[in-house]
Amino acid sequence: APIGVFDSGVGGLTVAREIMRQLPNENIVYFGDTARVPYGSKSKDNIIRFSRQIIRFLKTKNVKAVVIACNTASALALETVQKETDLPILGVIVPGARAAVQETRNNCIGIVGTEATIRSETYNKEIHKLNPDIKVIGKPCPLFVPLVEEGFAKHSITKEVIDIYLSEMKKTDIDTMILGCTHYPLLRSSIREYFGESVHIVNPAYETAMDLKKVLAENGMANPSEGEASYEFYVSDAAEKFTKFADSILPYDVTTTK
Ligand code: DGN
Repeated sequence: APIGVFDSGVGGLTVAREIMRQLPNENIVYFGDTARVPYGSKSKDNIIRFSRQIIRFLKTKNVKAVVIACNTASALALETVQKETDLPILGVIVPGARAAVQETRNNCIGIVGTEATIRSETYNKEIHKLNPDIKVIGKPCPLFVPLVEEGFAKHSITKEVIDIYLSEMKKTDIDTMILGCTHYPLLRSSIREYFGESVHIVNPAYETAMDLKKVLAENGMANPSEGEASYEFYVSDAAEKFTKFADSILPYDVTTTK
Protein backbone atom coordinates (compact mmCIF):
# COMPACT_ATOMS: atom_id res chain seq x y z
CA ALA A 1 0.00 0.00 0.00
CA PRO A 2 1.21 3.54 -0.74
CA ILE A 3 1.86 6.52 1.52
CA GLY A 4 -0.64 9.36 1.05
CA VAL A 5 0.93 12.81 0.99
CA PHE A 6 -1.10 15.98 0.66
CA ASP A 7 -0.56 19.70 0.49
CA SER A 8 -2.42 22.85 -0.48
CA GLY A 9 -0.59 22.67 -3.81
CA VAL A 10 2.87 22.14 -5.21
CA GLY A 11 4.89 22.96 -2.08
CA GLY A 12 4.41 19.56 -0.48
CA LEU A 13 6.55 18.12 -3.25
CA THR A 14 9.53 19.17 -1.11
CA VAL A 15 8.22 16.70 1.49
CA ALA A 16 7.41 14.00 -1.09
CA ARG A 17 10.96 14.46 -2.44
CA GLU A 18 12.45 13.75 1.02
CA ILE A 19 10.25 10.66 1.40
CA MET A 20 11.44 9.44 -2.02
CA ARG A 21 15.06 9.97 -0.92
CA GLN A 22 14.82 8.48 2.57
CA LEU A 23 12.28 5.70 1.87
CA PRO A 24 13.02 4.63 -1.70
CA ASN A 25 10.89 1.45 -1.47
CA GLU A 26 7.68 3.27 -0.62
CA ASN A 27 4.99 4.07 -3.18
CA ILE A 28 3.42 7.51 -2.90
CA VAL A 29 0.02 8.95 -3.79
CA TYR A 30 0.29 12.76 -3.72
CA PHE A 31 -2.64 15.16 -3.68
CA GLY A 32 -2.15 18.89 -4.27
CA ASP A 33 -5.20 21.06 -3.62
CA THR A 34 -4.28 23.52 -6.36
CA ALA A 35 -7.89 24.69 -6.77
CA ARG A 36 -7.98 26.05 -3.21
CA VAL A 37 -4.37 27.14 -2.59
CA PRO A 38 -3.27 29.14 -0.61
CA TYR A 39 -4.31 27.69 2.74
CA GLY A 40 -2.19 30.28 4.53
CA SER A 41 -4.97 32.87 4.49
CA LYS A 42 -7.94 30.52 5.21
CA SER A 43 -9.81 29.86 8.47
CA LYS A 44 -9.23 26.85 10.70
CA ASP A 45 -12.74 25.48 9.95
CA ASN A 46 -12.08 25.44 6.24
CA ILE A 47 -8.61 23.95 6.55
CA ILE A 48 -10.06 21.10 8.65
CA ARG A 49 -12.83 20.58 6.09
CA PHE A 50 -10.37 20.48 3.17
CA SER A 51 -8.05 18.09 5.05
CA ARG A 52 -10.95 15.72 5.82
CA GLN A 53 -11.99 15.64 2.17
CA ILE A 54 -8.46 14.94 1.00
CA ILE A 55 -7.92 12.14 3.54
CA ARG A 56 -11.18 10.58 2.34
CA PHE A 57 -9.83 10.72 -1.23
CA LEU A 58 -6.46 9.25 -0.23
CA LYS A 59 -8.28 6.39 1.54
CA THR A 60 -9.91 5.45 -1.77
CA LYS A 61 -6.32 4.91 -2.98
CA ASN A 62 -5.78 2.46 -0.09
CA VAL A 63 -3.01 4.43 1.60
CA LYS A 64 -1.47 2.88 4.74
CA ALA A 65 -0.43 6.20 6.29
CA VAL A 66 -0.93 9.89 5.58
CA VAL A 67 1.60 12.71 5.69
CA ILE A 68 0.21 16.24 5.91
CA ALA A 69 3.02 17.97 4.04
CA CYS A 70 1.44 21.40 4.41
CA ASN A 71 2.59 23.35 7.48
CA THR A 72 -0.66 25.33 7.58
CA ALA A 73 -2.82 22.17 7.56
CA SER A 74 -0.46 20.50 10.06
CA ALA A 75 -0.82 23.54 12.32
CA LEU A 76 -4.60 23.76 12.18
CA ALA A 77 -6.05 20.35 11.26
CA LEU A 78 -3.66 17.59 12.35
CA GLU A 79 -5.04 17.08 15.85
CA THR A 80 -8.66 16.92 14.65
CA VAL A 81 -8.10 14.54 11.74
CA GLN A 82 -5.81 12.29 13.80
CA LYS A 83 -8.72 11.69 16.21
CA GLU A 84 -11.09 10.83 13.35
CA THR A 85 -8.87 8.53 11.30
CA ASP A 86 -7.74 4.97 11.93
CA LEU A 87 -4.49 5.40 9.96
CA PRO A 88 -1.19 6.85 11.19
CA ILE A 89 -1.22 10.55 10.27
CA LEU A 90 1.93 12.66 10.53
CA GLY A 91 2.27 16.39 10.19
CA VAL A 92 5.46 18.36 9.57
CA ILE A 93 5.39 20.53 12.70
CA VAL A 94 6.12 18.00 15.46
CA PRO A 95 9.25 16.67 13.68
CA GLY A 96 10.39 20.19 12.76
CA ALA A 97 9.94 21.48 16.32
CA ARG A 98 11.80 18.50 17.78
CA ALA A 99 14.77 18.94 15.44
CA ALA A 100 15.00 22.64 16.29
CA VAL A 101 14.94 21.94 20.05
CA GLN A 102 17.76 19.42 19.58
CA GLU A 103 19.73 21.89 17.52
CA THR A 104 19.55 25.15 19.48
CA ARG A 105 22.41 25.90 21.85
CA ASN A 106 21.19 29.21 23.23
CA ASN A 107 17.45 28.36 23.44
CA CYS A 108 16.38 30.93 20.87
CA ILE A 109 14.58 29.67 17.77
CA GLY A 110 13.15 31.56 14.78
CA ILE A 111 10.25 30.32 12.65
CA VAL A 112 9.08 31.52 9.26
CA GLY A 113 5.79 30.38 7.71
CA THR A 114 2.40 31.49 6.42
CA GLU A 115 0.17 33.92 8.34
CA ALA A 116 -2.03 31.05 9.56
CA THR A 117 0.89 28.89 10.70
CA ILE A 118 2.57 31.69 12.65
CA ARG A 119 -0.73 32.96 14.12
CA SER A 120 -1.67 29.44 15.30
CA GLU A 121 1.53 29.30 17.41
CA THR A 122 1.53 25.53 16.88
CA TYR A 123 5.33 25.46 16.46
CA ASN A 124 5.67 27.44 19.71
CA LYS A 125 3.41 24.98 21.55
CA GLU A 126 5.29 21.94 20.28
CA ILE A 127 8.65 23.52 21.14
CA HIS A 128 7.46 24.47 24.63
CA LYS A 129 6.18 20.92 25.29
CA LEU A 130 9.82 19.84 24.93
CA ASN A 131 11.46 22.82 26.61
CA PRO A 132 9.37 25.63 28.11
CA ASP A 133 12.42 27.89 28.46
CA ILE A 134 13.02 28.31 24.75
CA LYS A 135 12.38 31.73 23.27
CA VAL A 136 10.51 31.49 19.95
CA ILE A 137 10.34 34.31 17.40
CA GLY A 138 7.89 33.82 14.52
CA LYS A 139 7.53 35.83 11.33
CA PRO A 140 4.97 35.32 8.56
CA CYS A 141 6.52 35.65 5.08
CA PRO A 142 3.53 35.25 2.73
CA LEU A 143 5.30 36.57 -0.39
CA PHE A 144 7.82 33.72 -0.35
CA VAL A 145 5.19 31.30 -1.72
CA PRO A 146 4.33 33.15 -4.96
CA LEU A 147 8.01 34.03 -5.50
CA VAL A 148 8.95 30.33 -5.42
CA GLU A 149 5.99 29.36 -7.59
CA GLU A 150 6.96 31.96 -10.19
CA GLY A 151 10.45 30.50 -10.36
CA PHE A 152 12.02 33.54 -8.64
CA ALA A 153 13.86 31.57 -5.95
CA LYS A 154 17.26 32.81 -7.16
CA HIS A 155 16.09 36.23 -8.37
CA SER A 156 17.48 39.39 -6.78
CA ILE A 157 13.94 40.51 -5.90
CA THR A 158 13.67 37.51 -3.58
CA LYS A 159 16.80 38.60 -1.73
CA GLU A 160 15.19 41.99 -1.23
CA VAL A 161 11.99 40.42 0.13
CA ILE A 162 14.04 38.23 2.48
CA ASP A 163 15.68 41.38 3.82
CA ILE A 164 12.34 43.16 4.28
CA TYR A 165 10.78 40.26 6.18
CA LEU A 166 13.78 39.08 8.15
CA SER A 167 15.91 42.11 9.05
CA GLU A 168 14.25 42.28 12.52
CA MET A 169 14.83 38.56 13.06
CA LYS A 170 18.47 38.97 12.04
CA LYS A 171 19.01 41.40 14.92
CA THR A 172 17.81 38.82 17.48
CA ASP A 173 19.81 36.02 19.12
CA ILE A 174 18.29 33.12 17.17
CA ASP A 175 20.78 30.35 16.45
CA THR A 176 18.23 28.05 14.78
CA MET A 177 15.62 28.80 12.11
CA ILE A 178 12.72 26.56 11.13
CA LEU A 179 11.59 26.73 7.50
CA GLY A 180 7.92 26.36 8.52
CA CYS A 181 6.34 26.35 5.08
CA THR A 182 6.58 23.80 2.31
CA HIS A 183 8.04 26.25 -0.20
CA TYR A 184 10.80 27.66 1.93
CA PRO A 185 13.31 24.80 1.55
CA LEU A 186 13.59 26.02 -2.05
CA LEU A 187 14.87 29.34 -0.64
CA ARG A 188 17.23 27.63 1.75
CA SER A 189 20.48 28.79 0.18
CA SER A 190 19.36 32.45 0.05
CA ILE A 191 18.11 32.33 3.66
CA ARG A 192 21.33 30.64 4.78
CA GLU A 193 23.37 33.28 3.01
CA TYR A 194 21.30 36.05 4.65
CA PHE A 195 21.77 34.74 8.19
CA GLY A 196 25.29 33.36 7.80
CA GLU A 197 26.75 30.11 9.07
CA SER A 198 25.99 30.83 12.72
CA VAL A 199 22.25 30.14 12.26
CA HIS A 200 21.35 26.48 11.83
CA ILE A 201 18.50 25.87 9.39
CA VAL A 202 15.91 23.16 10.10
CA ASN A 203 13.98 21.66 7.19
CA PRO A 204 10.87 19.93 8.63
CA ALA A 205 10.45 18.00 5.35
CA TYR A 206 13.58 15.97 6.03
CA GLU A 207 12.68 15.42 9.70
CA THR A 208 9.18 14.27 8.71
CA ALA A 209 10.54 11.67 6.28
CA MET A 210 12.75 10.30 9.07
CA ASP A 211 9.75 10.16 11.44
CA LEU A 212 7.68 8.38 8.81
CA LYS A 213 10.41 5.77 8.46
CA LYS A 214 10.21 5.14 12.20
CA VAL A 215 6.40 4.97 12.29
CA LEU A 216 6.30 2.49 9.39
CA ALA A 217 8.96 0.28 11.02
CA GLU A 218 7.22 0.34 14.40
CA ASN A 219 3.90 -0.67 12.84
CA GLY A 220 5.41 -3.36 10.60
CA MET A 221 4.21 -1.34 7.61
CA ALA A 222 7.45 -0.74 5.72
CA ASN A 223 7.51 -2.03 2.17
CA PRO A 224 10.19 -4.76 2.09
CA SER A 225 10.28 -5.20 -1.67
CA GLU A 226 13.06 -3.37 -3.42
CA GLY A 227 11.84 -2.41 -6.82
CA GLU A 228 10.86 0.71 -8.67
CA ALA A 229 8.56 2.63 -6.36
CA SER A 230 5.49 4.09 -8.04
CA TYR A 231 4.41 7.69 -7.61
CA GLU A 232 0.97 9.06 -8.48
CA PHE A 233 0.08 12.74 -8.51
CA TYR A 234 -3.42 14.19 -8.25
CA VAL A 235 -4.48 17.82 -8.19
CA SER A 236 -7.80 19.65 -7.88
CA ASP A 237 -6.93 22.09 -10.70
CA ALA A 238 -4.22 23.36 -13.07
CA ALA A 239 -2.50 20.03 -13.70
CA GLU A 240 -0.19 21.54 -16.29
CA LYS A 241 1.29 24.16 -13.96
CA PHE A 242 1.70 21.48 -11.28
CA THR A 243 3.51 19.16 -13.67
CA LYS A 244 5.89 21.93 -14.73
CA PHE A 245 6.76 22.74 -11.13
CA ALA A 246 7.09 19.06 -10.20
CA ASP A 247 9.43 18.45 -13.13
CA SER A 248 11.62 21.30 -11.94
CA ILE A 249 12.12 19.87 -8.44
CA LEU A 250 11.82 16.09 -8.88
CA PRO A 251 14.48 14.08 -10.68
CA TYR A 252 12.12 12.50 -13.24
CA ASP A 253 9.08 13.33 -15.40
CA VAL A 254 5.73 13.52 -13.66
CA THR A 255 2.23 12.79 -14.96
CA THR A 256 -0.56 14.54 -13.12
CA THR A 257 -4.26 13.62 -12.92
CA LYS A 258 -6.90 16.25 -12.30
N1 DGN B 1 1.71 24.53 1.84
C1 DGN B 1 1.57 25.74 2.61
C2 DGN B 1 2.34 25.61 3.93
O1 DGN B 1 3.27 24.81 4.05
O2 DGN B 1 1.98 26.31 4.87
C3 DGN B 1 2.10 26.93 1.86
C4 DGN B 1 1.24 27.31 0.68
C5 DGN B 1 -0.04 27.94 1.11
O3 DGN B 1 -1.04 27.29 1.18
N2 DGN B 1 -0.01 29.18 1.41
